[in-house]
Amino acid sequence: MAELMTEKHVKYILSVEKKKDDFESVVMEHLRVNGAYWGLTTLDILGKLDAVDQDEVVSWIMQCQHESGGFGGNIGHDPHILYTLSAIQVLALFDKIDVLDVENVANYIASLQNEDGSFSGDMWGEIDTRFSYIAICSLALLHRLDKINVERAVKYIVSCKNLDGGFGCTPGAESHAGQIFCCVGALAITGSLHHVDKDLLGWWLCERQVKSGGLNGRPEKLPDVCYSWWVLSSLIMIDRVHWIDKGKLVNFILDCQDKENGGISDRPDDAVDVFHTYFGVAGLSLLEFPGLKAIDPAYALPVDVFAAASNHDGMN
Ligand code: GRG
Ligand code: ZN
Repeated sequence: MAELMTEKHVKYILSVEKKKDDFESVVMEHLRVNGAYWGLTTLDILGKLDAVDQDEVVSWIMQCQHESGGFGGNIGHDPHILYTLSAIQVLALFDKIDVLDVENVANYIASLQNEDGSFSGDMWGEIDTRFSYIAICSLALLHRLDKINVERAVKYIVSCKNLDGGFGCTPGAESHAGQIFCCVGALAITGSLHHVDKDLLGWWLCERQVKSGGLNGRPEKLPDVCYSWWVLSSLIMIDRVHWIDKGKLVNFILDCQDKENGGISDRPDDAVDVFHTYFGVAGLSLLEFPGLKAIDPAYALPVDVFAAASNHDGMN
């Protein structure tokens, strides 16, 4: 079996976190809180989270918070539910959720729920099942699911279920592996997986594996390492992961490594980025690759981090 270049990936992630002025960082500036989540979670799965200065990260994350309670992608940016989840996840990685004014953050998230149970991403109103997942995952980590109408949130997600067993971003929208992760994850967290036809969805998901061993996100599309997360986590949540060839997927992910400079790309020989490095390493963790921390398929956090977050009573 090919080797996982752990040390090189750690070096690559640390260099991306530090390079604040290069081209990629300028273009991605608004994504920085998300980028921090992807990079730091990868380091933690690799057992190297102690390579970063946690006080520096926590203080920067807290400066990205808006008075409404939501977080922006960087200091001075408008709040959005996407960055709010990433901020909570980064704090959870360092066991620092207690620095938050939990009530304020939970109120911000709850304010984004609509009458029909759906969630908008920010005050401008775009609706998507991604935001349903983010709201539910965030509030579960904060122990504040009571702030929203969970029953309606679940009903809206179920209204996005298609005849092929998958889920889309809004009712009637095409099934896509990314949205399936969001809907299945939200249903798993709220104990509502009985709404999923596991055999039908499992069949659709395992058909995403192509000849090379990689997974695609929809029929007829190219394989991409990120679906090692979106598809695999969904298969695990519905107990159908044995329906794919795990060994071939491991080899596909390992083939997408930059063996010289570290990092993982979407498919072999493409340029690496921090997102696909996370998806590759997290995918390998889901596949129980030796030497990696286990990651929780619904909360997208290492299992020990999630366990620590659940042990706090959330009364602060
Ligand atoms: C904490 C893991 C975690 C996620 C937070 C943001 C989010 C919640 C979920 C995003 C889910 C999603 C929609 C993922 C899909 C991203 C993606 C690769 C989109 C590309 O779609 P196309 O159609 O590409 O451009 P294909 O692969 O179909 O050619
Ligand atoms: Zn991708």
